[in-house]
Amino acid sequence: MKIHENYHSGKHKIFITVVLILSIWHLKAFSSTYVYNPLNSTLNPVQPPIIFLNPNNPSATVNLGEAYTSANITIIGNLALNVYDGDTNGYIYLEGPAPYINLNSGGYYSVSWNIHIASFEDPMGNGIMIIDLRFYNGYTDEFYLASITYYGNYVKASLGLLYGPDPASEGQSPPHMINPNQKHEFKIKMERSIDGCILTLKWFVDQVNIYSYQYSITQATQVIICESYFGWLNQDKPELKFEAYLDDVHVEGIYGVSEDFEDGVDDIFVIGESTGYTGKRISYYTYPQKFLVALNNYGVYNVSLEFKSINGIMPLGFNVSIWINFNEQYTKSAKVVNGLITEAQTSKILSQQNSILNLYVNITATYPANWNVTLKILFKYEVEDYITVKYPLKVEAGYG
Ligand SMILES: [Ca+2]
Ligand SMILES: [Ca+2]
Ligand SMILES: [Ca+2]
Repeated sequence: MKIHENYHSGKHKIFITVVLILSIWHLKAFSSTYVYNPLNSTLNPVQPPIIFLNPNNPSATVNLGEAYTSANITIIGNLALNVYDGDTNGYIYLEGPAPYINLNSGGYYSVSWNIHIASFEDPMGNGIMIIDLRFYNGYTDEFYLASITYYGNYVKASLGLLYGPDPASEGQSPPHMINPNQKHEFKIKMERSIDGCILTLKWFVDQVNIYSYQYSITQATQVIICESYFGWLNQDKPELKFEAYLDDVHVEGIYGVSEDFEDGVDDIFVIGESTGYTGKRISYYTYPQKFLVALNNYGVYNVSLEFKSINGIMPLGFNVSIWINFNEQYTKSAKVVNGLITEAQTSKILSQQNSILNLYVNITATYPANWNVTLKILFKYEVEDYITVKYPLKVEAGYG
């Protein structure tokens, strides 16, 4: 410890301390032959205490450096539908797939889309209906609404009579927890038995069936699938504000359509009603992506990310967030807003021995635009109290 005190100031002296500390690690992991090369030192052979792994995310190409202490990442572009309500007096809802057809015996119909709600202000706590299916059941001679309502960190599936309308008059699921930091797939499926006498409704979140409901009908009953909305009944909740991104719409069964917005045109949603500062537009949006995994083999460290630089041809509204996730914990994001680094550092997160950290990025840009941006990022961890080890990361993204 005396040696550390003597050498704890000055770049060269810190470098020597790194050698000493790594020599201890070296003894602990003698069989290893990794080259430890955080920036430009060549200390060999020592296994670095933290190494990067490829998360095998299909939306990112990851090239790891030789010692797994550096990485170049290319984020694969994506277009999505941005629905925004930035107005405490205004509201918006969209009408989506609208088949208006009969569901005959043995048939099914399902509607699904992916959503990430990037910001959400809901002072009344009423939630927002993010997907629904309106249908007519000839047996009761009523119109119904099967829906999923989003409340931030949970959703609820519900079924109600359209009369009123009360989205949950027929029943609803208990709250189903979701991670608001990620996109999720929401799906509603209706099936009619072979004999035509049972109508089954199922609600799914990320392919998990969170609620079901059955009606007994007769073979002769007419069942009409009407349409699906995003945000229906928002007209009752003008105080709500949100920024939502929709993608990968799939309708299957007796009627089929799909839309991934990659042609830059929304062929599926029309604005039902809107007032105030609200609207829909195609946007470049990667969704929160796990672009790298950091495996901590050795100790307990404070870990963070830092934006070093941003270069290239920048589009309008170019925003980037990066953050670290460990189990249920998330750092505060480092941010680029309109092409400028506004928050250079994430907060720090304590990484335990033998733990895996997930590094996330989310990129937004105005569409249409041709652009190409390179972000230089440092992955940092503090060894003892006086040394910060930095691993360089390069993240590239572009469109057109
Ligand atoms: Ca509003
Ligand atoms: Ca897309
Ligand atoms: Ca399209």
